[in-house]
Amino acid sequence: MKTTVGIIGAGPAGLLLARLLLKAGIESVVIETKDREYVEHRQRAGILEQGSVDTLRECGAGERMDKEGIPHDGIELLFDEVRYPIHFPSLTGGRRVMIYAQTEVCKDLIALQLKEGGPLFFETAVKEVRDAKSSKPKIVFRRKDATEDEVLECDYVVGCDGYWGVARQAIPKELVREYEKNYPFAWLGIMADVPPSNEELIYARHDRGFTLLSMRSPTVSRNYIQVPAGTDIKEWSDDAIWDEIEARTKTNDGWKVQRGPIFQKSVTPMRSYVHEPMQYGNLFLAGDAAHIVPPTGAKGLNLAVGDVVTFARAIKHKVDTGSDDLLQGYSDQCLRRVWQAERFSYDMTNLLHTSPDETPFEHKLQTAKLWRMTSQPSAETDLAMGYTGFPL
Ligand code: RFL
Ligand code: PHB
Repeated sequence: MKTTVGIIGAGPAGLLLARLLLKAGIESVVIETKDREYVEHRQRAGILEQGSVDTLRECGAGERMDKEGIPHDGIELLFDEVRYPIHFPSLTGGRRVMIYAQTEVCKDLIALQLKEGGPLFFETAVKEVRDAKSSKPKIVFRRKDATEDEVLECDYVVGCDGYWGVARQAIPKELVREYEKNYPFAWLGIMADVPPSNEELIYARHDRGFTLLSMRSPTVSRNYIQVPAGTDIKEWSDDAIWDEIEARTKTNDGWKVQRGPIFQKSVTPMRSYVHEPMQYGNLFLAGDAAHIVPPTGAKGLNLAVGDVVTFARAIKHKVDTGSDDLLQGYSDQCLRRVWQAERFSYDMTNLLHTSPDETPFEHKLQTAKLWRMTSQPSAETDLAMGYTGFPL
């Protein structure tokens, strides 16, 4: 079997890349280890930056997003029982964000791919990438219930296989630098059948820990609380979760979070990670396969979009002009944006979470930073620019 671009993984990175390549007239094959149902229901990101929204629209995948997505003009920061709005369009020259769940982005892209695009194999595990340095890199994979491996010969392979994927193992260890930070806390996330308690998302700093109030639709809330790393979800009853959210989001103006039945809950560890370089020969890495950010800045999915847009432009340039300048520069180009998102996500995380070994001095500094962020136009603008996204 042969193709131009072999794509490993049908998360948002792999699916969007397949769509962008289709639009550019470039053939691809997508190979995904999980089944369709699993990929379409994996609860993760909720916020799309302006650039991601524009990309989905431009490639013809924005129709349902424009009907069902919820545009947002800002967020609120809550600390010392007071809510402070940060209004994005006035601070950024008109940029906003959109609540449209990753599950929905994946559903839309899968439906389009199956209707209009090239092959997309579910329940097919990639075992390894071979000959990455050659002009014909190969993907070795095995379909469900098969007893033998098959090989897909490609001109280019893109590893969109997330943090636990196999693609980056094909890059020789001596060429790789990994940068990593693990945080001493995690996020316990819930989905609840109750309308969002507030029009905008609330990011709350409290001595008991961070809380985020988000949403999925006008009738479904998506909330998170900071918990110690290693927390077992079984330690938390639904009532205890709501009690904790209520305590951490108490305000002095009478506003209160609304409770409702919880229908899904899970704990996610917090990690920062960058793998350099993001390419080797004709193997390229995109999305979580190359970098992880803690979710506080809502950047993970948006970084994945940035990577695949960069790759699609580079290969189109090669097809149109014969020059592989842009392909050669892929890793450097992506990493500039990746490190800005790493910095932003790290700062947002430290600004809002309590740390077990935090000193009273550090606690005061955190409050000083929050005051600055809610009263100094330059600091507010910096937050708004970072949140709405770095240019693609
Ligand atoms: P994914 O989504 O992990 O997809 C990788 C795919 O590769 C498949 N795979 C393989 N397939 C074949 N063979 C193999 N050997 C394979 N190994 C793996 C996997 O099954 C999977 O389908 O990576 P991708 O596409 O790079 O997308 C990245 C995003 O999923 C991630 O960055 C975001 O979800 C992060 N994130 C958020 N990002 C945002 O931009 N905004 C947010 O508001 C936001 N909130 C979040 C988040 C992540 C969270 N969790 C659970 C980590 C909130 C949370 C709680
Ligand atoms: C979400 O709605 O899942 C969400 C929103 C904002 C974040 C992280 C997650 O920073």
